[in-house]
This record gives sequence, structure tokens and C-alpha cells, in this order.
Amino acid sequence: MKKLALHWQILLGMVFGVIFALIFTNFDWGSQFITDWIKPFGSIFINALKLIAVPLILASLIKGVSDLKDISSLSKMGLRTILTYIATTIIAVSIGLAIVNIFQPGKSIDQDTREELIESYGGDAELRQKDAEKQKEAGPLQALENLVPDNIFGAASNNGNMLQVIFFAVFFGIGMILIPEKQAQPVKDFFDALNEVILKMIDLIMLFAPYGVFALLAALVVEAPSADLFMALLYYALCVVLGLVLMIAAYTLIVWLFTKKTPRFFINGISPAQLLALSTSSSAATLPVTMERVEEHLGVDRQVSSFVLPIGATINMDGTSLYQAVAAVFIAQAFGMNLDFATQLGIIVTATLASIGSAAVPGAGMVMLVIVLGQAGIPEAGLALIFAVDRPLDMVRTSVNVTGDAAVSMMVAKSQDKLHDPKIKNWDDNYSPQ
Ligand code: DAS
Repeated sequence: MKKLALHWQILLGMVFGVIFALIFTNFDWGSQFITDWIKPFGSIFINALKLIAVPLILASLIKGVSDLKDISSLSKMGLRTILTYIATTIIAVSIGLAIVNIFQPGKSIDQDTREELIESYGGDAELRQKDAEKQKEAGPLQALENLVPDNIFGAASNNGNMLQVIFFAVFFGIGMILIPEKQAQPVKDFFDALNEVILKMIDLIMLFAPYGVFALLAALVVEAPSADLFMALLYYALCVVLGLVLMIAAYTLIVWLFTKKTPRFFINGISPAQLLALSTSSSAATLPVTMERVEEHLGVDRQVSSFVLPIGATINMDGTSLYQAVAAVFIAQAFGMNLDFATQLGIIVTATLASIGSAAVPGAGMVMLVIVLGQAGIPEAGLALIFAVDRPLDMVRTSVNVTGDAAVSMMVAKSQDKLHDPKIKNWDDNYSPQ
């Protein structure tokens, strides 16, 4: 039988994982069995991918930067990349705010439930005050200061400090450009070879993907908590998903307009990475596959992808920023608060910064939501309200984060005239790319 394309394998793994869990949780020993004997394979799969992420970023970025003939093309590409990322994030937050203000999911909670909520959560005003002060303590250049690691091994080992790894890689690459080419050649050859080895390791890990996502989805079904505010939470979750779907449509349209690559070409190319992001809820774990898909199936030159994607996986989280805007206003609505226009404008800024600061790992977006809530004076305790539905939303927003990175890498490649015909045609052989 013709080998199934990767994303169909991943999709089947997800579906069978859910079915398996739904069957086994009917037995009283079922949930424990899944937690003890199935879930570990999901963690192994995610860990293996994250194990690869740092060496991949180091190898591909150092190679990518050192391949650049001079510093000016690096700065041009870097500036274009960062500005495009910030623009897509602001668009995402604005879409999120529009949806949550139009549909007002938090207002669907009936009055007595709202009283219950305010009573059990609303009394932490002084806690909010303290948090707001704590946020203010962080100096204006805190983010810049955190960018420069004092120890590359510490940065590489500390989860979510990808920005410090990226800083080191770019810095190292610049050093290579500035020494005589003959002297740099052995180092370049080493990182070229390391890059190929890492990509081969990714292929090997991906052989395990269907089984890994099977385990991840089975574990997710077992952990799915039931929530007594189910309907309001469902409405809130649907608002987030609607926004995220609109973001995917926006990316597809922008890629079509900007690079003339059709929506079918773009989605076919990026879908395995989207599905992997969906099942791992981690942009970092998905990064190796995003890079492979963008380079081999969407035709982005490695010099662009090796620079744009690691940065994107770390600072460009459009799905997360949209989710943070919807979540913040939903919690305010649930507590009967009316946020004025100025506060909502502030949410555009804080959700953009919070998503930039979010680590590319599961649940990071909800952790950083505290910044958005704190600045807007919304009770942080509201996090407990939305926690029940956060994992499935994390899956979808991570998939959008990855899609946004791929879309921006295609636009940057196009602007640098480094968008080629893909090496590997998409799985649908009858389809020839534009
Ligand atoms: N899971 C994060 C990521 O990997 C996003 C989030 O938590 O919002 O992109």
C-alpha cells in the first residue's frame, strides 16, 4: 500500500488516540492504565523533538548567518522579519478583541453564577494591586538585558530561553563572517554537516510521530476536566477558535497575494507541521518539522528559514496573542467588568509583548496571560476559570503560531528573492506548484 503521507499518519494517530482513550476510560482501571503505560510515550516524543530544537537552531542559524555574504543582508532580513512579525501579532490581537467584544462570551454567564465567581475569586483586589506593582518593577530594558546570556550552556539548557540561544548563534555567525573565509571554512563545514545530521535525526524521530501523538491525545482525553461553567467556557473556546481560524485564512490570503503561491500549495506544504503543533502544543518541539516543511515543500531558501523560523518560534506567537486578548476580556466579562477603550488598547500592547515573551512550550501562553490581566486590572484568579479548556486551545493556537511563522518566512524569502520551487512536490502528485 502506498505509504501514507506524514500528516495523514499524524491525523490517524490523533484519532485512534482519542478513540482508544474513550474506550478504555469505560473501565475503572482504564484512566490509570493510560496515564502509566501510554502517556509516557507522548512525553518521550515531545522530549525527543525538544532535544533536537536547540542543536538545530544553533546549527541552522550559524550556518544561515555565516552563509550571508555581508552583515547588511543580515540586518535587512532581520529588520524585515521582526517588523513583519510584530505587524501580524497586532493584527491577531485586534481580531481577538473584535470577536470577544462582538460575541461577549463572558456575559453569557447567568447572574447567580457570576456572584459565585466574584465571591470566590473577586476578593483578591490587593493581590492584583501587588502584582501590578511587581510588573512595574521590571525595568524598561529588562527584555533587552535578558537577551544576552552569561553562559551559552545555561541558556541552551534552560527551557524557553531560545532568544538567548538565537542571540549567541547570530553573534557567532557574525564572527564567522568577519574572519577570513579560509579560516572560517572548517567551522562552516562542521555546522553544515551538523545541520544535515540533525535533519536526519528529525526524520528518524518523525517515524515515531503517529505513535507519539496517539499517546498525547489519549492522555489529553483522560485529563480533560469537566467544568460547571461548561456552556460559557464552550462559547469562549469557540470565540478563540473562530479568531484562530480567521488568522489561518488571513495568512493564506497574505501568502497568496504576496508570493502568488496558492492556498492549496501553502496548506499542503505546512499541514504536517500544523498537525504536529496541534498534538504537541509546542512550537519548539514542532520547529524541526516546520523548518523541514518550509524548506523542502514551500521552497524557502535555508538562509531565510534558518533565520526567520527559530526567531518566529520564539517571539512570533500570533495564535497566543489572539487567545490572550479573548481570554482577558472574557474573564473581565465573567466578573461583570466593563473594560473601556483605553484599557482594551492597552491589551493590544500587553498581549503583543506577552506573546513575544511566551516560551514555545505547552501552556506558556496562559502563564504570560497574567501580564495582560495585571496591566488591565483584571483578577488573575480568573485563570482558574479558563484553565479547564486551556489545553485544547493551546493545541490550536500553537498550530496558528507555526502557520504564522511559515507565512512570514515565505514573505521574507520572496522579498529577498529566495523563494524557489520546492525540492519535494507536495504529497498530492497531481498538483504542480505555481
Ligand atoms: N504552546 C505555545 C507554543 O508552543 C503557545 C501557547 O502556550 O500559547 O507556541
